[in-house]
Amino acid sequence: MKTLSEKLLATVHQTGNIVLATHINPDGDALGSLLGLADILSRMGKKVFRYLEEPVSHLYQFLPDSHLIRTDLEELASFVREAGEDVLCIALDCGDRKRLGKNADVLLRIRPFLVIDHHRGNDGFGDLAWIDFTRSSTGEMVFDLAAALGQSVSVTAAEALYAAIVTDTGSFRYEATSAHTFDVARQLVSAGVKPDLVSRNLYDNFSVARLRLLQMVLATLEVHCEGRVALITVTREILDRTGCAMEDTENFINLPRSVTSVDVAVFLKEVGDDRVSVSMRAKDACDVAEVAAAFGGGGHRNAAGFKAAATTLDEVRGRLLQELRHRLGC
Ligand SMILES: [Mn+2]
Repeated sequence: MKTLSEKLLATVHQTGNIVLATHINPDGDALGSLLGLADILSRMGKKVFRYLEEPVSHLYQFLPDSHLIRTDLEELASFVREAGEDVLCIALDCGDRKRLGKNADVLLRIRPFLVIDHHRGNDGFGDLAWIDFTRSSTGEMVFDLAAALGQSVSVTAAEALYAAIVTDTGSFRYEATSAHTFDVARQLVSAGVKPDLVSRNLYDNFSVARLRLLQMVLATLEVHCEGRVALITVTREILDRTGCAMEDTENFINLPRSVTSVDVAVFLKEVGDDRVSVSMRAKDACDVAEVAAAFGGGGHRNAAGFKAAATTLDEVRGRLLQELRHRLGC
């Protein structure tokens, strides 16, 4: 499954109607991979349905063709109906079927169901999969898929895939950033990507309200384990007071992670009255995918998370710190 199979390539070549899907709360890699592949397939003459459960966050509306994304299940159903037998679905950057969201069953009924992903722990759901967890990003894999399909990438696809790679490598800083990643990035820049523009769109996108949100979230900083664990929190109250949405907290976790002594950065998010979502970022001392799995979540060794229901911020904080102290031996 680590290599792209001839069968997967032949299946894509032979099929005229393709539904593309990704994980819920999609990040730059999820959306960039989806929009990039959509452009590549469209230029091959295929009809493409770009499906998301929720509309695209304003943070990613700069991505080319983001306005072509559809959230309507009726529209999806009629696309599939009109396609008859000539249809397939590809899930991108999605580590397991649950991450497809509340309409996972609807998507999984589209056969064959293909999976292209780089999440460790992906058990290879679907009919045909290409899963390579040594890859920096799904965007990098989509570029190689295009080449294997004999397609060059347009500037539209290149911009989307470049944004995908920049997002998941933390601007070419994280572990899975390889010589091949840079080679793909080089080819995307040759295809017309302006790296400064993508970076500005991805990172220099704050409103004043969002900066105040960051200020209030950073004020919640707690440090544990002699500086090895840093934890920040966002409450519903903070969101209400700043007029921001949860999506505006994207990337905030990188600030506690940037502290020299920190091995694990934790971001606790109060998503509802009794629901807490947790993001973790780690350096090499701790595998946070394992920590997340202990709480029913998942992810990568250095970036993972989980959701907890019928609980409180304090309870989740207590249980998680206990687990981290145990694993870090502090
Ligand atoms: Mn990814």
